Amino acid sequence: MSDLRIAVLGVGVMGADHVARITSRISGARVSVVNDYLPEKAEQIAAAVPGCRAVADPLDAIADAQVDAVLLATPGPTHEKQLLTCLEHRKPVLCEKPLTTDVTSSLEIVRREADLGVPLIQVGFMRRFDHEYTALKTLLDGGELGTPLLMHCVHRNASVPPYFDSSMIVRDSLVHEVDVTRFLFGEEITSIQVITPSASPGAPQGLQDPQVAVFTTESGKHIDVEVFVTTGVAYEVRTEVVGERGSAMIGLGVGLVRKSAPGRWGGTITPGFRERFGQAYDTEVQRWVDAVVSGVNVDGPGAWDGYASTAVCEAGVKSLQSGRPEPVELDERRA
Ligand code: ISE
Repeated sequence: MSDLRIAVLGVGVMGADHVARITSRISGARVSVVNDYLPEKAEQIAAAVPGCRAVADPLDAIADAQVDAVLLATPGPTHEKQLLTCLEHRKPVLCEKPLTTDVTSSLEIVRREADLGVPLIQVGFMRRFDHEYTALKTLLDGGELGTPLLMHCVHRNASVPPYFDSSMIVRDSLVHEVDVTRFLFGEEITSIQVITPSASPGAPQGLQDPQVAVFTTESGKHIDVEVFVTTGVAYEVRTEVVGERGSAMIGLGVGLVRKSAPGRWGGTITPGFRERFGQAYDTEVQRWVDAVVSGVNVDGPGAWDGYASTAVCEAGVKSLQSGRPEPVELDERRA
């Protein structure tokens, strides 16, 4: 069988990483088309991949006859139009988060996909494919910890791009813990509060960093998350679940612990999310390719998960601005 031909839209850091991944580590697929708002960037990437072309217009790239499936690594505000075009052409799509940037358009995407009667959209919440997260999920589902009650999370970045603002800490960073909560506990989040401690003197002027978020789920579980995106240290993502009969933690990065002069003890922390979650991205993309080839199209979080996380983050940004806890309203007509 011939390889699945994928169009990668957006070849910035993440998109270029996906092109390299599909070209060198994923079986059964190749990149046939790339697109970027910087045409010279797309041309440059295409030139390095055998059989790949740059297409200037993103919607033409989706419609292209030599494209079987689409990977969106474009900025969030462009997703709505691009996803609708994928649905119109019935092309399976792996969309990096967010699904879209507001609840109304996210719900519209869920409805349009449901109207087609075939799942086509997978959302790129890669942590669901990380070995540590899947081990934690298996442990929880196996019931050894009893009923899970609390979850404590840490999400730290050494730095973020200069355009990052305080609400992006919610929509772009905290969104991962929103999805992790829904994934691990299998429940919707019903309220969110974002607390704003004194900003780090090392953070850019005006950036509310760190932030502490508190979620409540349908059954009353409590989740707290420290998000701190300008630590200057490295990439640290830790998650600890406390259940009625014990607790479990992932993300300690204790692979190799070294002792060295002068009396130093410890290991290394991954510098960024591409290193920390490299395995998860590989597994996610391979499983998506296999699902598309087999006609199932989706093997992971779908449009509803994208919609639910957008709704939680929208309430989170309201809380960030008001200081109050905000309820999360989800449309009850789950597609
Ligand atoms: C980035 O977009 C990601 O998805 C990373 O996983 C996250 O750690 C980072 O804060 C985001 O900006």
